[in-house]
Amino acid sequence: MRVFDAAGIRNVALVGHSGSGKTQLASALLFDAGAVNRFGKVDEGTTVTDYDEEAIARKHTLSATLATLEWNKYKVNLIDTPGMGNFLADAQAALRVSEAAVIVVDAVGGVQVSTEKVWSYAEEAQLPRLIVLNRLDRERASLERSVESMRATLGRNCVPVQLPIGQEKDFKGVIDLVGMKAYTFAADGSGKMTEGAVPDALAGNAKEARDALIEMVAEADDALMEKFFEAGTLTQEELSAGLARAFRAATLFPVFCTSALHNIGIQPLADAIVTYVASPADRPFPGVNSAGKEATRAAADGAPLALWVWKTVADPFAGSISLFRVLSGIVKSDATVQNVTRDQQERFGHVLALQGKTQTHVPELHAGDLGAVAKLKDTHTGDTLGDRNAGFTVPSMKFPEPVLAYAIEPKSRGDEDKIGTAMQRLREEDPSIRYDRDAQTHELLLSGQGQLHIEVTVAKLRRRFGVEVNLKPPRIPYRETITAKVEAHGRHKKQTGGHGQFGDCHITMEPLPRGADFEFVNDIFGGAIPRQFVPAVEKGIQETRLRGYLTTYPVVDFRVTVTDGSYHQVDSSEMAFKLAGRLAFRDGMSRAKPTILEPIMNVEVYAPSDFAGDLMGDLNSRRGRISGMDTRGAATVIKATVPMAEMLTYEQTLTSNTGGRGSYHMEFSHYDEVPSHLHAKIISQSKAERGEAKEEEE
Ligand SMILES: Nc1nc2c(ncn2[C@@H]2O[C@H](COP(=O)(O)OP(=O)(O)OP(=O)(O)O)[C@@H](O)[C@H]2O)c(=O)[nH]1
Ligand SMILES: [Mg+2]
Repeated sequence: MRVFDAAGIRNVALVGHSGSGKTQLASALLFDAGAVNRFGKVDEGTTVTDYDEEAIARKHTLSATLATLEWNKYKVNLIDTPGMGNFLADAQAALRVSEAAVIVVDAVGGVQVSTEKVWSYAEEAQLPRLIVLNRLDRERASLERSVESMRATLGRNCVPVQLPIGQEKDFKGVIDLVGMKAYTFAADGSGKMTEGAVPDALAGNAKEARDALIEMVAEADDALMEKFFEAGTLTQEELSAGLARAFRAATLFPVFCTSALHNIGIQPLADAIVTYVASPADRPFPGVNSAGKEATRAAADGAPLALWVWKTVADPFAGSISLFRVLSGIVKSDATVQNVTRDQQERFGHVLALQGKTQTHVPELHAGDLGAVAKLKDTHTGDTLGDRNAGFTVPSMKFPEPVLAYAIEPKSRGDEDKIGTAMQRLREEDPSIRYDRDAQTHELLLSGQGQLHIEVTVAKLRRRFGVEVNLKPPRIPYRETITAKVEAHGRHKKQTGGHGQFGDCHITMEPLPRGADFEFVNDIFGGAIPRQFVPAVEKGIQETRLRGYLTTYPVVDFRVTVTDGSYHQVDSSEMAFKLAGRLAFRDGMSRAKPTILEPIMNVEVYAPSDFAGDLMGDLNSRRGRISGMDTRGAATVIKATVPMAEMLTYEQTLTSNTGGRGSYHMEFSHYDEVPSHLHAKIISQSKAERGEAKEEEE
């Protein structure tokens, strides 16, 4: 492929709910542009962007992937992203290196949970959004209903710029409301396009829709508004220029009509992408200058080199592949560049252009372009690289906190080290997973955004790194706390032959607000406990409280104040005071009315309204508290807080209760007390685990 300058480049991310057809759409765009010879299908595992074995097997995109096409002399970098809730961190990252979001919406389901999530990401970044209403060939597909759901959720500025010709299985083309032309497509999926006049039968609808569009465009611009009032309409030039401006200002969101599977409406969409989306040269990249102040960097070839790594792919053989955006300057193969974030030198091998998994060596990439490089020494997702005097860095990305942890164990003994290395690589690729050892049980814990996220990670471990692991049932991170203020006493005294041990302390224990964790206050006057032994008391309490009292979970949200004590000139030692602290803590716990805390999740469920009653009943039976309910066209959104322990089986239930038409999103909210009738079960489970862990230790 030729070298492109910023003005000739368009970077877009395909984002939207899972199953809306993003990958299929990428495939159709690549095919129509001649970037590939074969029209790849998701269902046959032959698309460019779902190349990963795991993605092919599951028929879902699991990671952001890059592909490139040329259209009307422009280079379009397309990033296909996952739509499943567990994997949205990648959609967010992809949006950061794009000048516009292509929001793909299923014409049958309308706006769904992930649609709203990705919309809010784009909104935060003030990113222009182009909406593609896809799957219009399906039964029950509807432009009207879908636009209604968009206006209800995403905002009233979503406006069709096309109308479909034919409905459901007869969908065969689109009317362009700006140019008032009809485009129909061959039924064989070849994408062969015929331009014609607007069919008579649709002329009335088209005029009405065009008038509505004109009004919206006029509203977005004071000067146009005046013209509109004078002339009662806008000329075609005014309309298209006004639309482009409103789109780039992210005040108007045009809706396009497609069937990605049947290759209908794809070419007009490609035209729109290169026409409407800003070039990188027109949208300076936000970051921080060398003085630490917020700044932007214009995509100019003449400026010092700065590039930003937005994604890393872990390949067991090729090493890590760093996907970057050239922010300014020109990056060349075999260059030596500075990792500005880590203050380290890196040597580039070949600069790579990516077409899904296919890598092509290119001599250089210019400002605004997207590309990749393999095998950097110590560069990670979120790092800025460039000339020593680049003078610009991009603040690192925030990744979502894990919401669920599973204990894993290797199937064959001795594989633990292998898991460690592989997990480190996988975490490079997906920083929203965690891998560590449980402090209490010493088990290996894998945490992520949900069950599916964990399963996919385990599958990657197997396929890419040849390590098999067993997944144990998920662990709820319970906590304990106290509910009463108490005074307590601990004395450790032992006389064994000559040298004895003596430590003695009085403490007060009192509850603190949720989230306060642990506080230790030294309130000793007059040296009742010598200064050097007070930290030992704290240490004894710290160690013990992390091991739990009723259960094996840490005791949190309380304050300990040491008030008094006594010591012995010869027999007192750090160890003795540590033990005294431990005894005092246990004494206090026995009267401080301890209770168990559990994590509570914020849950948002999205489903066709017919299911609302059943779904609320189900959430109630999971000890959920409904906090809100909203209708979005034909769909209902239920918001609730539900204990994490009750959500472990939710995915399956929701799917079976709604025939797969419901979706949900959850994130951690806060800790709350577990009702007392559930204590016994948690205590005995945790004791059993402690027993197991003890055996392992021995
Ligand atoms: N009938 C019809 N099916 C489509 C269309 N577009 C996609 N599909 C099918 O819908 C399913 C999902 O398509 P994908 O392209 O994988 O959807 P996605 O948005 O990439 O989904 P995730 O990767 O999970 O986020 C596949 O079975 C596609 O063949 C379309 O326009 N019409
Ligand atoms: Mg996909």
